[in-house]
Amino acid sequence: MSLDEYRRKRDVRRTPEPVPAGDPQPGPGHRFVIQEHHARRLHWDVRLERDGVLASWAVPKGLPTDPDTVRLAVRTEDHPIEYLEFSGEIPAGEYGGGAMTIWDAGTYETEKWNPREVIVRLRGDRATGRFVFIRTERGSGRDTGKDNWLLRRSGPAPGREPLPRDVLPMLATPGPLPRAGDDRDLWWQVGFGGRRVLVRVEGGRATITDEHGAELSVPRLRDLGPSLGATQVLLDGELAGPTDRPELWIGDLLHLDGHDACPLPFQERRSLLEGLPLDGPHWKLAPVFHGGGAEVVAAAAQQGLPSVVAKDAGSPYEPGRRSAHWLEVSTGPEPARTRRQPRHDGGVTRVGRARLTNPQKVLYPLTGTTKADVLNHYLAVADVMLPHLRDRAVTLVRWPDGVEKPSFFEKNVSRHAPEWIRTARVGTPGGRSEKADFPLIDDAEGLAWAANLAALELHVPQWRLGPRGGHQPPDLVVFDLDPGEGTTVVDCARVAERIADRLAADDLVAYPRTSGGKGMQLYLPVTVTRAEQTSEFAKALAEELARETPGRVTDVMAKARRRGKVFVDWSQNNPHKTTIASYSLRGRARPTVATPVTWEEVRACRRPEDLVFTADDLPARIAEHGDLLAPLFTLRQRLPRRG
Ligand SMILES: [Mn+2]
Repeated sequence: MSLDEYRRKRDVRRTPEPVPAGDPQPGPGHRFVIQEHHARRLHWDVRLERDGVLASWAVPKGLPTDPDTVRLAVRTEDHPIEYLEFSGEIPAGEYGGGAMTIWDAGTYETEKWNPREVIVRLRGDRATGRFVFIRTERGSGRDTGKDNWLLRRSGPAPGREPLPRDVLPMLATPGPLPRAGDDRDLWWQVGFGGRRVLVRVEGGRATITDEHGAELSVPRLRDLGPSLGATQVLLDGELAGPTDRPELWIGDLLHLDGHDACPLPFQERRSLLEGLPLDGPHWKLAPVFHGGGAEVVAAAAQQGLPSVVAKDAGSPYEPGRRSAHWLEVSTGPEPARTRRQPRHDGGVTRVGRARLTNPQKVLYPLTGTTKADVLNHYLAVADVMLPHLRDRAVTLVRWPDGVEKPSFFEKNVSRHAPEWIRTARVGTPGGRSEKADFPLIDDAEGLAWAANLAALELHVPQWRLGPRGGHQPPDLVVFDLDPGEGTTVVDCARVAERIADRLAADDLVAYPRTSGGKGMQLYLPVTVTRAEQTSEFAKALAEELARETPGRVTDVMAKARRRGKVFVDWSQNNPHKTTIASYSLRGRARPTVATPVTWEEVRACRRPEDLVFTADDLPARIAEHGDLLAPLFTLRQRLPRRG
């Protein structure tokens, strides 16, 4: 027994693994360890103490859990005894680079041990029972260079049921919204109008089948299997979004680690689901709401989602059946908007505690748009706009005498805001004072207050306030595409498409919006650990585009350098910068609006007018699309390291 090969494969200075200097001391051994190893490919390393070393096999799918399953096990070099207790991160680039954790450890008895066959009984916490390793005929493997063995267990694992195959999802019965009085115990789950699937995960590998049992290939979910490690699970979900960039919303559980979950009441299945690590870049638990069906249906309709499924809290999962325990309520045609009606008394218009003075004052002379019209715009878009403002410090841009007269930026509203306007004290480096009391606008009253100030434009940063006034890291990356002299939003649209292609290569999705001015923006919902990540990412991408087509794109702010080019302004990701809020008016000649658009509209844009929308266009667009930027609230993408 020798550790020569083990030492030869490792650089003592770079790996945290134990590399003992001395020779192994032969002796009886009865300990084992199984490590879960997230190397280039996830596998489990089974190591048995023998003759002073650990005889080792790499098992790509882990130990079999039933006697009918045979697993490949590749014999690897003997490891030192010290490895019984090793866990840690082997640096990328080193042999076996990746995270290694102890999956199980314990003792074992040897029943048989020869060069062709090893039979052991493992006694661990997770690994128990009799296991047989048999070297394959081609085991000496000169062709593959690999020492291949087959591994099976004799006898079922005690108390475990096999993970089922060939099952189909449970279906809901369509029906009307139950009356509020008919208060059955219901959990409401929003439907995204996608494709129902079952996801079977075993040995760190996921298999996805559709509602007819056909297997689907979904490259975006390739990391879902490894992320669950050895957990055996059968999930019910919905693949939503564009077919080439789907998101998986997981709504139910059929099996977990050797136990059939179908007979359990929904409530218990849901709490088991919530205990699993199922929050990935492209997969999440579907949100559910206990009770409040009418509100959930209304909110789903608002978001343009097709239906909501009500699951009876106590009901089992019935695979392949259309069951009365699940009720599918269509959000139907868009319900009549619940417009917040302003009240008029005397010469004053009121919305809650906000009052609008001089409602007939014309703020856009070219179109005759009055202050009352501005208020009506903000009330018409309130439902889709407010979520974009929530918990963000708002900068107001005010045109007290209309858009043909001067305007001013206002961050600090402490002097005049009524006490019912929430404010947040936020640093303003380079500003007149170190900090300012920014308004927070979270309801229609707040919007009406802003309208009364002739604050036509509301600007927000790419981050939200956290508890006790702290900053959260940014949750958005913004690419502001600004057409230089001699170019238009048509050129911006072409650059937007290039950015989208570039992002798609990294499995990232961005959402387009007009600026309401000359250009447009792309928003990328993200989750980051360092605040600078979003700026760095946007800057690197902007530089890349400018390098590739220096005649068309610039990443430099200087006006003179922008002639004939689109300026990809990455600097708005700076935490001290702001961008026009979605659905805000602009203080331009006409009441144009920063309007979310579809990628089809971006691709079809041939004339600048194709991507210009005014306040009059918005109600119909919202009725048709809901909030096209709603994914900014649910999708959390991780940024790759660039360069
Ligand atoms: Mn390994």
